Amino acid sequence: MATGQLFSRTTQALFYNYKQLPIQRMLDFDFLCGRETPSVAGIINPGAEGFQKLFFGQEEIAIPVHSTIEAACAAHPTADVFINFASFRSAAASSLSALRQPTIRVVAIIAEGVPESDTKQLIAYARSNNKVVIGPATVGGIQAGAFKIGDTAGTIDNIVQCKLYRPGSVGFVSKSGGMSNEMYNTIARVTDGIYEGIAIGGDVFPGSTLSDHILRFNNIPQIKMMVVLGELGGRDEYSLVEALKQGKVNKPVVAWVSGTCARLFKSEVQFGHAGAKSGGEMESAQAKNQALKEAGAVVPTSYEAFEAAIKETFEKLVEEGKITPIKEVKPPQIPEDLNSAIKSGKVRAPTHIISTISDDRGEEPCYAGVPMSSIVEQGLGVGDVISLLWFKRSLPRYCTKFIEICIMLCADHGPCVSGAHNTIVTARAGKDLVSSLVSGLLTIGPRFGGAIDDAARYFKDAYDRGLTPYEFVESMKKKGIRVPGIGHRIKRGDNRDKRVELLQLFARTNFPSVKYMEYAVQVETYTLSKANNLVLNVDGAIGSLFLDLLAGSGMFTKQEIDEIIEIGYLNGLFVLARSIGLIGHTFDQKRLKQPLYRHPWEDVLYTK
Ligand code: Q5B
Repeated sequence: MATGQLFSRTTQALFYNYKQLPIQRMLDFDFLCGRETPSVAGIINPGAEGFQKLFFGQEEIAIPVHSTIEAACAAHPTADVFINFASFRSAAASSLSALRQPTIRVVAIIAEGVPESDTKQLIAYARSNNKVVIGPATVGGIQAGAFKIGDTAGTIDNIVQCKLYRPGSVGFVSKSGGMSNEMYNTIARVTDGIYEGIAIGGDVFPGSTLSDHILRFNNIPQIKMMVVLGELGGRDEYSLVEALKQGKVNKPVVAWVSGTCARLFKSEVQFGHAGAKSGGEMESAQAKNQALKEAGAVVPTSYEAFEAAIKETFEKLVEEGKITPIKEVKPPQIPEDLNSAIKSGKVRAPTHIISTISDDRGEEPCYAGVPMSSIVEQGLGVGDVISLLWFKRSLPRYCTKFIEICIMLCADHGPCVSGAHNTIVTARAGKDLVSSLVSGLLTIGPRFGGAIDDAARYFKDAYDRGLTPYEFVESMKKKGIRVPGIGHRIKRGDNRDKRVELLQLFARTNFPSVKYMEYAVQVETYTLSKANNLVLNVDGAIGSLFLDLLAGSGMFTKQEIDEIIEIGYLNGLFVLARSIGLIGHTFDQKRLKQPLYRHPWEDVLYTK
């Protein structure tokens, strides 16, 4: 790299704090310039490690993420620029750490409001270690066609308009980042464009000064003229005045110090930047403009005349043969992001998922179109939520109450049933809540809690076909199928399942019709005549009663009822309900600090 040169087309940076947009803008700029390597080598995101996917032109690339500055520097020893997007609270500490790394040469600090004492410490460290600090309170800088810091120069459209994708002959330095965007435009209009542009930042103590950069530009052969935009407040411009007077700058400098309007105010005015307030006559824009003019800079009479002064100076250099206007190149087209292209209606893209039960995009989530606040305000319960999310409609209160009773009655059935046993064994093996829960849930099936759908299917088919209970049970027996919902390991004709009785009582009192349930009871009467344990069990009761709910509520078409039975919604009631109990068993075992379960040998028949 030539003396004075901060960046090149191979410069790579480490980016502190993951900020997707400015990093992507840097990579888009790289692509526009035809760089072969991305200008961001790594990201430092304290506490996080891995990779971040970003676009480099049309390709996606994975940029390594490191949790510490030291790790990032060790992994990317050729990345010598540190772009610090830390907040003002942590910017100084992280910048100092970066400056202490032997591989880091330039640190750009974006944050505004870094304490001045901290900045002074950074400046002192950088000076004594021959390093460069740009900022704080800066957008950064750019070397046209080579390297760009963060958000410098704004959007890709602006960068293309300002021809920043290829180098020109002008070195530009300003205090303001916002105004530097404006000036990149101006300079592109009246010259062959920017070679390098730096915004030093608007703080009272910038890490590097206007004159630091002008002196640097003076050593860069490709830079033929310099443009400076200062502002009122501080004395930075006077070091440039001194450099000019001492003949340290031998290329034309066109300068303007903004803030001449400050005199129109009666009292002292603080402009946008911390440093932009006129402390006294010397710090006024007028005094600085005058001093620059006297030192030999081209200083226009107003900001409006700045563009013409730049143009005139450039054209003179062309006439003198000191600048050969460069051949224009056409930059490549940056592929537009899909999201923004969709937003602007330029493209359409197929979706990958269809969802009809809930929507979280608005101000509040909606279940089947009903906002959550309305569910809460109406005092609805979990039965209503199930009705919305499973059946996509608001069912009458007796239906949602019935659903709630099913959930309550099936929530648990003691520690000895299949599901609870599995959950207890799993919890005692030291597994977590979810593992213990699913271990129990996985036992739900035709023999345990998962016969509700089949019970509904077979009872509906038999009833709708007009089979007598005898014909139904015997035809099932012929096929070798046990009637789902009939039989229980411990319940009997003389020890009925209380849950079944409670459900039947509720339905008889509240349902318009219980024809399917009455049919199931007749089937039970027949099976009980065979064996005392062939009772209508809880699966059979819920299955037959849900048929009555679906058919009697008037809320479902025949086709919808067939679909619900066909898909098999109803086992979901047992799965949901029993999850409550299985979670309880997990907590219970953990609370009781139960050791690993081992089944006793005596309880196993070892045989050949
Ligand atoms: N037959 C029920 O065995 C029985 C028939 C049938 C029509 C049928 C056995 C069994 C598991 C049932 C069970 C749980 C003992 C549902 C739930 C949740 C839970 C669980 C919990 C909780 C019968 C004798 C005669 C023969 C057969 C006929 C048999 N089964 N007919 N439908 N289903 N099943 N499910 O006594 O004419 O004489 O030849 O255990 O418990 O999951 O609490 O644990 O909340 O956690 O050996 O409640 O199947 O009868 O085979 O000798 O048959 O009855 O065709 O007729 P047995 P078999 P025939 S609740």
